[in-house]
Amino acid sequence: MARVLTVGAAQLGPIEKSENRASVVTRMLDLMNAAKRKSCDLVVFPELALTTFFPRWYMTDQTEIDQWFEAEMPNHDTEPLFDMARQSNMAFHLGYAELCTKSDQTHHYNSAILVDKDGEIAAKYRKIHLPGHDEFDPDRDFQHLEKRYFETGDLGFPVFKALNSTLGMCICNDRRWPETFRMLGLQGVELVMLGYNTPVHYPRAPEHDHLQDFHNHLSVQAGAYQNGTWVAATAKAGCEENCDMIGGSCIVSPTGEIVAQCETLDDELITWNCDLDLCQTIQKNIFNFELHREPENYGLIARSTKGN
Ligand code: ING
Repeated sequence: MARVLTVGAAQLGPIEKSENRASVVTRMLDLMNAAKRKSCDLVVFPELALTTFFPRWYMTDQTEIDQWFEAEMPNHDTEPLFDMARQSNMAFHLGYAELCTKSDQTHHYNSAILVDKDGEIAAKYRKIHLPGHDEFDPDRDFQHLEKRYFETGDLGFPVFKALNSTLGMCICNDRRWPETFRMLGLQGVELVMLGYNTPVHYPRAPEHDHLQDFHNHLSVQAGAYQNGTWVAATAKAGCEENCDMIGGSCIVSPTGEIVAQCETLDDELITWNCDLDLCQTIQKNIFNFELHREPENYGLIARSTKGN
């Protein structure tokens, strides 16, 4: 009996700085309703889905910065999403800015959770590859201060059993690093869920701007194929506070083929019936790690960033 997971990628269009979480959650509930009508088991929302992409602005006051974070999850604003999961018997992935306290220390992470069909948090991931910079950069039309506002994730790249599947998560820039998908692939992942906020304009290399959509799909298609896993990649898209961000949300099969793709830069749902057993056709053949991987020759990869 094939194990089929009906997956929805719920792309969000722009979220203005002034739009409150309740308004965004209403948009998300509309997408979850659409997903329910398509019998989805799971809905994947973008990175930092509850607010505008706030690392776009330079802030110095920690109280102001912390307003963009969730100190609890669920909370008053997000509880309706958890209720919807329970009522619809449908899981969802949510990217958000996590404020947490560990032994009296406050921490800030760019996080993602999986909420299962029972409305309980089944897994969490904290973004490891933080792009951008940590000080104000006057040469940029807009900032990208993820290194300023977030700490490097401390949970590694876990996979977890849920929805009768082996699932994993990563976030945005993580998808560009093959190590991300390989870490999940080595643990037998069958579906990687990820969200992204990707500006079209990359100030340090504007000559690549026209390649952003290509690099997005190149990254997730390679990750899927080279590890024999499904990938659901969901954008926060469109012109948000004068910053154009790519869309291109997609569902990619373990063969690396894009099976569904958003066509707009707005709130848009795509779905696919993902046959999880398709993963085996890759994981047992061309990328049979047991038979073909040569880790004794890969020492440099896990060593220092300089590769020396
Ligand atoms: N955003 C971007 C991403 O990795 C970026 C940063 C943009 C990198 C354009 C390279 C080119 O998709 C986040 N949030 O990581």
